[in-house]
Amino acid sequence: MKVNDVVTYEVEGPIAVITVNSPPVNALSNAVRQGVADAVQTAIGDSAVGAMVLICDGRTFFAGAEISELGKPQVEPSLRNLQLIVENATKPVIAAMHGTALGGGLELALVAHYRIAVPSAKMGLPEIKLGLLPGAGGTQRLPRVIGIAKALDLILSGDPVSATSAKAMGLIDELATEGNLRADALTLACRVLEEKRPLLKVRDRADKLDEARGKPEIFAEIRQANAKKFRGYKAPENIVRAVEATLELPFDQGMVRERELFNELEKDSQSAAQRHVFFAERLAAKVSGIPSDTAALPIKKVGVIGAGTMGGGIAMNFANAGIPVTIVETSQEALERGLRIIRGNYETTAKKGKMKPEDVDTRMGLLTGSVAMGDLADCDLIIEAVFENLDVKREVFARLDRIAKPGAILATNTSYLDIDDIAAATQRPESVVGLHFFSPANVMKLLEVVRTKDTKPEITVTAMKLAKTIGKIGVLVGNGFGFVGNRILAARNTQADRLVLEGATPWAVDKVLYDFGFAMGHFQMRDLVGLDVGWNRDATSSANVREILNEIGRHGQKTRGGYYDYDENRKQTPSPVASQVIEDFAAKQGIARRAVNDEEIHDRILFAMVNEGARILDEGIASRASDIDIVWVTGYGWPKYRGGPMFWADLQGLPVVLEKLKTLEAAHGEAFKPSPLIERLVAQGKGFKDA
Ligand code: T1G
Repeated sequence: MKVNDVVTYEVEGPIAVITVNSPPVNALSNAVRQGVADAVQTAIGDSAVGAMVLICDGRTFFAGAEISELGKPQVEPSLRNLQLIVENATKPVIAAMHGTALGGGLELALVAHYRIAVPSAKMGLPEIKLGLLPGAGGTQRLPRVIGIAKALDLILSGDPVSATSAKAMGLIDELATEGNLRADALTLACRVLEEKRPLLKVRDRADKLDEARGKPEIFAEIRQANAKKFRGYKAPENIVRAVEATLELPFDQGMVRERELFNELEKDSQSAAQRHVFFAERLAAKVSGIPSDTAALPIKKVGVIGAGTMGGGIAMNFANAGIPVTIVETSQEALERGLRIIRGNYETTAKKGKMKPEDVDTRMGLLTGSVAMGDLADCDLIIEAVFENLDVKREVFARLDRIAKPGAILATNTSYLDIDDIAAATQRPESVVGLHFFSPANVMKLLEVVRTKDTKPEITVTAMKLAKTIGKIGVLVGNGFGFVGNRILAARNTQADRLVLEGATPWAVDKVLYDFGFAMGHFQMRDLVGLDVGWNRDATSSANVREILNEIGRHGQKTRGGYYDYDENRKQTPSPVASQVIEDFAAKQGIARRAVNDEEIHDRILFAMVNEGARILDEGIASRASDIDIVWVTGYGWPKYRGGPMFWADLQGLPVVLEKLKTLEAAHGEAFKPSPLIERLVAQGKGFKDA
């Protein structure tokens, strides 16, 4: 019978089967919790029922709390109260898991008396990825089942474990036969009844905790091991404290402590930011303005032109997804070098255990090298990753246009060039798209999908679907200088370069960005990438500090000197040489140097980035503010706990942002002229999230 729209209740023999069907992932929404609570109460009161099975239809067992309900007033029955109903049931409850039993879903399974899962199931507590901790007893129950150390690893990583591992750890009692979960769960329930097995409660178990008593070093070591990775994040420390409470406090008090630590996180902007990123990432995959029934074109064979760093990395993405790739280079030697590097990358990955050794040959078998562009004639998609020069790219596209089969998609990996200009070299501009990968292309998740004024809808849809196929986070952007990511990076570059000419040191600028949460500062990043990337030795003219540093052989880390000096372990120290170059250049420019404080560095860099993001949004180069956030969080290291430049701006309040921009414009000019979009939103009392 239907308990409500998402929960049904059936009795088979002496077993009540409570089935939840709440697409897409059976999240523990208000309706789901209410329905399960009512069904369990019904089973308890049903004299014909001896035990119950809790199972989900669709793709997965409960995948956690309904994230969109977090941060809002709690609606009864809360997950914790539902858990009490299950845990205190007078009849055994068997949780039957498939898909991904995550977060509150696994926490609900932990209050069942027995747990069974199919081998393909995965389970975990990923709350840390949302800036939270398992707030429904996960920090108190999981250690009681698998021990403190394993529980800390699982909760701090946020990664799921397989059902097989879970069985080995004692997290589940039985593995079902694949595809036979319901029947196997019923069998287990009958056995529990027949054998009169006890109503086991995880909360009553202490044996696994005893192993950790008197070993405070476990917590010290886990904090130390994760210090760098978790720098700036609040959730990890609260997680460790909650797990420490399992040793320090009786269960019920431990639950109170967990709730306190959870509440601190739930109302903090860090969790709001990470929940924003969770939904923004998924929203970015949706193409607005194109009919949802627009079919993607089949991509069965891909061509890549260029087997250098980018071309090789791009090709790997498709081989990794099982799509055959033909790589074309200009010479056999360049081709063989490129293929050697790809094989080396795979072998390194396999050595690290991140890939089966036999997959190296499988994936290399999908890569065909050629020095003849004509071999690309049967490709459905051809991506060029040749030298970043408009004439070179136009020439390549003109040739491709004559070679590629009708309907083939021609894609450019350009970072900055105008794709309309490139498309104009072909007779098929409607089939031209930008696929802007980020180096290393086989690693970085971000893919800017650039549509031009002519790109036809099915090409756009195909490219966005392809992004998902190759495991990238595709963000649809317009064809403008630097698209989204690099255009905002250019705004940051401008301010950083001006700041150091006016008196800030590169190390002060870098520290402000590092303290804000970037993995490394701006000038450190430049030294790492190489100051000579894009530098033309033959045309250099000491036009800026970067050129001058290149002209004196300071190309960054690779020459053990750029803005910083580097020792043999690449440890950097501020460079007096670079400082002198900056001072001399400033003097030549007639710039009177002055003390520049951290607040000015912070405001000029961050508000210039926000203002550029607003301009990008206003011009329609990005269709959502959250897309801009995803570009910078995924591709440029904006700290995830700050949600992205546009989310961060909304957090400051756009009226504050507008005032800052006006003040900065008066002092530092055009770059800070407030985007009209910001003025409009402020006038309407709105934020970027409403744009
Ligand atoms: N709540 C709401 N919506 C969710 C959701 C959730 N927990 N999980 C997924 N979705 C939506 C998602 O937005 C998308 O929607 C669709 O489902 C498919 O997702 C108390 C407080 C389950 C592994 O963190 O990891 O429990 O875009 O595209 O790649 O301690 O979704 O289709 O409209 O990602 O197959 C803890 C988060 C919550 C799990 C499936 N749980 N989800 O991946 O599909 S906090 C999580 C995932 C919690 C308790 C605490 C993945 C997935 P739309 P998808 P997928």
